[in-house]
Amino acid sequence: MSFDPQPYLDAIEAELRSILCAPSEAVAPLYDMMAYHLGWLDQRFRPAAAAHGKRLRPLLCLLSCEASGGDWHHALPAAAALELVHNFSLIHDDIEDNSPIRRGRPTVWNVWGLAHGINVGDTMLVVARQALARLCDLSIPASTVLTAMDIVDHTLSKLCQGQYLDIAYEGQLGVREEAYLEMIGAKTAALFAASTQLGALAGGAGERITCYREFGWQLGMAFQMVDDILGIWGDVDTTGKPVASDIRSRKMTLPVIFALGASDAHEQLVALYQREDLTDDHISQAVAVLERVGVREYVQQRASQYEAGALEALSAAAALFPADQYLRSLAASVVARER
Ligand code: GRG
Repeated sequence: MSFDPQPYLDAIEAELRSILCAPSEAVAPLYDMMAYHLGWLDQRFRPAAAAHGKRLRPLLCLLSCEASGGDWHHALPAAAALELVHNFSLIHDDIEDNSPIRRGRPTVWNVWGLAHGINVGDTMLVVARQALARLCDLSIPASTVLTAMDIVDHTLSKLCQGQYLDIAYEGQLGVREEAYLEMIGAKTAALFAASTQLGALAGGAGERITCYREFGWQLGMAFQMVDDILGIWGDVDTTGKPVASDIRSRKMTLPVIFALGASDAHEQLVALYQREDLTDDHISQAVAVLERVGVREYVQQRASQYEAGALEALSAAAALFPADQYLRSLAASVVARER
């Protein structure tokens, strides 16, 4: 049975739009800046059909709810909260990484300055919490809502830890794969794990919630590894990111860590990463070194291993048809994606 995400995407969009309503005319621009980041408006706050996010986390949440026997509509507040947490983290990440472009458009801080950028991100995080509290309106028991809030808080703490490690590791050529795995587990997989866990919680999965969480976590690990590949070899127009942006900012991604471990690449890559002036030509040289030692194949293979782990966890969850198939096809699309 082929997976048509449109009904879920439409419902996610409607939930997001209903929560992102400005409380007064005076603060409408604050909400418009959030709408800009989400791809609904252009820089002059006119309706836009800009490239928006893939909505992976809310999709995982709704499908996990359905797969565990629940009505996926009951997980919509959690799905919206997850997408808003994700987007809040992107707005702040763009500031911290000094990134001028996201999804092919200038980032919020780049258009309206740092002070607004920080405040827009913070507002989105608060709205995410308000979105989650809407679970109470759907007759979900208060104890379940409290558990959901605890999961989100735990995840936010993980995101901060992962971001800390990501920043701290920049240009640190001694970082090993184990440390990298801890970093991406916190900055990326934790939110995927929370997405499937919250969906399963809303769907009443009981003891099988841990299997859903594991499914999301493993998939998140695979997702980040593919993201590392796209951060170097992705097509600029498709990813909406500047070319080889991860290398430009000397990120310690899995491709770089693997290549540093290869004797015939180590010296050249160290010399390039240690340069003060990393020009386009140096970046092309670094990419050529990575290609020479088969980095891409290695990282793709590691991502496939995590995908397999994810599918195993999903089998253990005894997910219901057809949502089980939908989750499997979503997992496959995550690993095969080009943006
Ligand atoms: C929680 C207080 C608090 C701070 C957050 C900024 C930060 C600390 C964490 C950043 C975490 C981060 C940006 C991880 C990267 C994850 C990643 C690869 C995102 C891209 O996800 P996609 O491709 O994005 O799903 P789209 O554009 O589809 O929405």
